[in-house]
Formats: sequence, C-alpha cells, structure tokens
Amino acid sequence: MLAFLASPSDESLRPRRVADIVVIVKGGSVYDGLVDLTDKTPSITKWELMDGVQPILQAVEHVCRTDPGVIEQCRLSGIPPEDMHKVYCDPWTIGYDERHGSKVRLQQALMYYRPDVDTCQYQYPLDFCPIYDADKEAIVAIDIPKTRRPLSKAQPIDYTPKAVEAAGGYRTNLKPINITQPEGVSFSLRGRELEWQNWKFHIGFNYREGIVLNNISFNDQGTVRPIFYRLSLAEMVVPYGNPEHPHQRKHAFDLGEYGAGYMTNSLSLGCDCKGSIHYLDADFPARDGTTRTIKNAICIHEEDAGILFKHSDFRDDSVIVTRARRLVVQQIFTAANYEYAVQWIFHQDGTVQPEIRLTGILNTYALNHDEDAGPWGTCVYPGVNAHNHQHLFCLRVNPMIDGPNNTVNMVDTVPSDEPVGSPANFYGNAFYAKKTKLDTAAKAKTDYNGATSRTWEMVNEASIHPYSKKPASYKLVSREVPGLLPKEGSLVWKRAGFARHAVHVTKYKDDELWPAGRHVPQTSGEPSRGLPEWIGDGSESTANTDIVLWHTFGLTHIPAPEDFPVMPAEPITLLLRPRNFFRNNPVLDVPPSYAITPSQVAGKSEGVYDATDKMSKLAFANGTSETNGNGCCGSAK
Ligand SMILES: *[C@@H]1O[C@H](CO)[C@@H](O)[C@H](O)[C@H]1NC(C)=O
Ligand SMILES: *[C@@H]1O[C@H](CO)[C@@H](O)[C@H](O)[C@H]1NC(C)=O
Ligand SMILES: *[C@@H]1O[C@H](CO)[C@@H](O)[C@H](O)[C@H]1NC(C)=O
Ligand SMILES: *[C@@H]1O[C@H](CO)[C@@H](O)[C@H](O)[C@H]1NC(C)=O
Ligand SMILES: [Cu+2]
Repeated sequence: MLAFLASPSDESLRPRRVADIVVIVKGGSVYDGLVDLTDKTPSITKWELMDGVQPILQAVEHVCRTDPGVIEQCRLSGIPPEDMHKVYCDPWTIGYDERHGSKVRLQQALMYYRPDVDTCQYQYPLDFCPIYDADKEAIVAIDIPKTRRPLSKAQPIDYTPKAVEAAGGYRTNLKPINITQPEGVSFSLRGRELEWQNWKFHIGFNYREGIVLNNISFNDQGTVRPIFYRLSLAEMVVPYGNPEHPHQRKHAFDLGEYGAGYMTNSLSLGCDCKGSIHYLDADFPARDGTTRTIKNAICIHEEDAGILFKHSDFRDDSVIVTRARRLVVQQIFTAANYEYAVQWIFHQDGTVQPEIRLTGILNTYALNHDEDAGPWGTCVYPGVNAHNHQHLFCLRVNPMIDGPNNTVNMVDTVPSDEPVGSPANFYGNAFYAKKTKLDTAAKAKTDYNGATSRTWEMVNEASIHPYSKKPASYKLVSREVPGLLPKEGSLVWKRAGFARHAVHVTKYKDDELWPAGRHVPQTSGEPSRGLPEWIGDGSESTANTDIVLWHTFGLTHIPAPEDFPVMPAEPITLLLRPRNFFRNNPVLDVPPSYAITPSQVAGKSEGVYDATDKMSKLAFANGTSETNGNGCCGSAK
C-alpha cells in the first residue's frame, strides 16, 4: 500500500479491489465474505459462517403500531387504539439481553407519542419497551416496568417556528454576519485528494466511520513529510446510568451498531456550513445491488480562526499581527434523537483538531408528576426524565510521523523527585516532562491525568530535531477524558472494552479497524471483542513499529432543563500537535495583517507591511473608519 501511495500512477502497484460483504440468511445465519472485484469475473476469496453475531442494524416502526400487545400497552398508558398512528418508536439494537442471547436478531423499541404531528415525540415518552424479532418480523416480548407511568398530560414545548411564534416569537436584535470570500477558496481538490496550506490528504467515507482521512502529509519547505496514514472516529458508546431494567440495555454503539456513515445528513448551503463551501457525496451499496447516494454528505470550507500570532514591543510600539484561518472537513450524523457534528479541523501551523459538537434531543423516559428523577436522571420538563449518560468516542490514529515506524510516549509534567533543600532541587521549584515509553500493548493501557497535564506523543525515534535533539512527534492533547462510569464487570464494561482506558496502543494489523469488534449488535462481552481480544496478554511490542493509537474521550452528560427541548451544541475538542517536528514556527511565512519594525516606528521609513482588512469597520461609526482606527494593528496612541 505504501508503494502505491508513493506512486499512484503506477498501475502495477494498485492494490486489488475487494468488497467486504455481510450476508444475513433468512433464519438468522450470518456470513462474512470477501469478493475480489479486480478481474472481470469476481471471485469469492473468503466465506465464513459467523456464530452468534448480529451485523449492523436497519430498522422498522410500522410493526409496533399494529401489534395487539403494543396496542394494549398504549391503551393502559392512555392512548386509544384509534390514535396508534400517533405512536412512534425509535428502533435500537437490543444491546444485549441475557434472556434472549445473540442468535436471534432483535431490536428494542423506545416508545413515544405525538399528540400533534408537529409536536416532538421525545417529550411524551411511553414507559414500556417492545422487543422486535427482525427475522420473524414481529414483536416477541414487551418489557413492562413495575411502576407504571401513564402518558404525560403536560403542554408541549417545541422548537418549531410555529411554536416559537406562539411563545412570543423570534428575537429581532440580530444583524447579519456576512462571510465573503471574494476570490474564492484557498484549497483545491483532485478527485478526493485535498490540498491546503501545505497539507495534503485524501477524504474517504464509509458506512461505519463516516469521514476517513488517509495519506496525510505536510509540505515542510519543499520536503513532503508523512504524518498520519489514516485518521477516523472508529467507535463510540453512550452508556446510560439508570439501574432499573431494561435501561441497562441503553448503551448505543452508534458507529458499530448503526453506522456514522449510514446515518449521515445531507448538508445544505448557508446553514450547516457558511461561506464558500465544497461538498462531497457519499455512496453506499444498497441491499438490491444498486447505489444509495447521500448528496452533500461532507462539507469543506475555510474559516477565519482569530490570531495566529502577535507581538508588540512595549518599549518601541513595533508590532506584528498575523491572522489564522482553518480548514474544516465536516459531516453531521443523526443517531435517532441525537446529532453529532464531526469536524476535522486543519490549522496552518500543522495542528489537526478533531472536534465533535453534540446537539439534537435528549433520550427521554416517562416520569410521574410526583416522582423524583434523581439521582440517575433529571426532570427536564414535566413528565420527562432524561437519564444520566456518557458519550465516549474512540479516535483511531494510525500515525506515520516521518515514516511508518513510530512509538508512543506518555508525557507527564512532574516536579523533580529530589526534596526541597537537596542539591538537585535546592529551591524546590524544579519540574520536567517525564516520558514513559509505551513499548508494549499492556504498558500502553493508560488513563488521563489532568494534574500532570498528561499527553501522549507519537514519535519517530529515527527523526531527531537538530536543536532540541528530541524525536519528531505529534502530541495528542485531550482534556475531556472521563473514565467509563459503568463498573468493571458490568455489561457495558465488557462490551465496550475500548472505553476502559483513555489510550490503547496496538501494533498495526489489517483487520483491526473496529475497537468494539466487527459485529457489535448483541455482543455479550464474553469474551470482550475488539481491542481487548487483539491486545491479549499485551506482550506484543509497540515500539518503533507500525502502530495504532486508540483514544477514548468524551463527556459525561448529566441532563438539565437547558438541554430541552433541543440541546444547544456542546463541543468536545482535541489536538494533534507537531512537537519537535518543524525546525521552528512553521507559519512565519503567513502574510501578516500588519507589521511595523522598531526602525520603521522611529524613522517612519518605508516598507511598513499593511494588509489591514478594509472590510472591517468601527461598530458605532457612520460607515467609514477614518477615525483613530488602524484597528487591531497599529499602535493606538
Ligand atoms: C499520498 O501522499 C503523497 C504525499 O503527499 C502523494 O505524493 C501521493 O500522491 C499520495 N497518494 C495517493 C494515492 O493519494
Ligand atoms: C448580508 O446577508 C444578508 C442576509 O443575511 C443580505 O440580506 C445582505 O444583502 C448581505 N449584505 C451584503 C453586503 O452582502
Ligand atoms: C520498520 O520496522 C520494521 C521492523 O518492525 C522493519 O522491518 C522495517 O524495515 C522498518 N521500516 C522502515 C521504513 O524503517
Ligand atoms: C450617524 O450620522 C448621523 C448624521 O450625522 C447622526 O445623526 C447619527 O447619530 C450617527 N450615528 C451614529 C451611530 O453615530
Ligand atoms: Cu448527552
């Protein structure tokens, strides 16, 4: 593959084109296969019966509305049979339920009611949970709680324009913010290969991970340096914290069970992304052999990114100020109630910033008006209990810092080991960055530590910086790294092995892409699939070889009324930063907005660099800016 990547025009190096297929046979058997499509006549190169696994989900709603048992439960909740068209269900995989095992393909139906077609159903959750057998195409069981919670009688609160108008209307004090790029964009694409500000990478997309970035390199003053072989969001799990049966089943693996690609939105100009936007479509094979296309699945655009660097000298009023911009490659997927906007942000200084914004609607459950939702949930609206949960994402990084052989060091900033008053630390102020080489998969199971500003650096030990004498590296900086709250030995702990630690490192293997396993629905976690099974006893060396770093990060969400009825976007961000990689600041050649040297200040000599943005205006002046404004740049005397 590396040979082909280096010379993509050499057809003899092109890898064979292989389709990875999953077959579900009537009756429930599942086969994994590989079909080589390179030759005119395709050939099956692998065909394997898989025992007790269930592939990714596709779902149903209509069955619930006609099932007599469900109709009866609705009646008990206060919904007459003639209103069954107002009943909705979110089909989830069953997760795992020991009563039903893994052999039968099952879904759990999270039930809701819409009094009016434009009213959001998540404010009217129903208290029972039908179980659907995909093979029989029928409801085979209904989980009914001991405490019944009839349909809420609360007035709806909605986010639709009609509802907002009725509640007093939209605010009117917003002036337009227009983004203009009069000369177009600064990136270019050849097919799906993007070039921008020394960066070059390929933008792929698949049913499961959504955006996948490959062959990421940076042109460092004429030398094209590889940085990452592949970057993707590889899995996530959303465990809910209510101990009552059957809520333990609520722990969605949105990628492995449903697919961040399958669930991705078709984006639209001027709202999901603003400015000059380029879109890429996503294609999937459909069940009938045709192609399903999601138009505008990926948007690419540039944004102003504030100040890249600035310095003014206090003694002579010389100043330089340079503005930054960033490139965003984005997709947004909708996992039933929730939306996840996944942004891959590239910076001019060599930083890559994966960022996820969480919005959409809370998963909700019924609550009686005299009932306390705590401590496992919050009453976010009358009749609505939003359970505590975590959103834990797993980033997969296959680094290629100056070549495929890399090593991960864990870096902690710690005080000197020597006591105050000792010769080596007499004043007690000494501290340093302590590096722990994660040279085996066992040693690499590591957790976050905010107190030591813990980071993990991916280094090439053979590529030593001329000044610092340290190896070229990309450092993972991630500060929202809660531990997995479901306890060791719990169902979630067993099924989501990747979430037990903030970082795992494995030696690269072709088939190790999905950290909760290839087929996630209905895994029991016995044994734990994916990362724990690959790591095994952990003795494999992860030093100076082709490695994969798996990083689990995210947030713990204790819901609040402000999250309802739709949640304002909450960002989680992390950085992959070059350290000891570039000779020095790699953005000195980005043109400044304004630069004046001490001699220019003193002598008013020629050559002051002035590229001040002429579109910028004083906020409260009448149009022009002839007043005291060279804005942010000049020295305001
Ligand atoms: C991979 O990246 C290198 C360096 O940017 C580039 O020369 C090459 O064409 C890329 N290969 C493919 C297949 O995109
Ligand atoms: C800015 O955008 C608004 C719409 O949001 C439009 O009405 C207006 O004409 C635009 N102004 C300029 C100067 O382009
Ligand atoms: C990477 O290391 C392997 C041994 O793990 C070695 O065989 C290979 O030649 C090295 N590759 C490069 C490009 O240094
Ligand atoms: C703009 O100019 C007009 C006319 O000179 C004046 O009446 C008005 O107050 C000014 N507005 C601002 C915001 O300065
Ligand atoms: Cu949440």
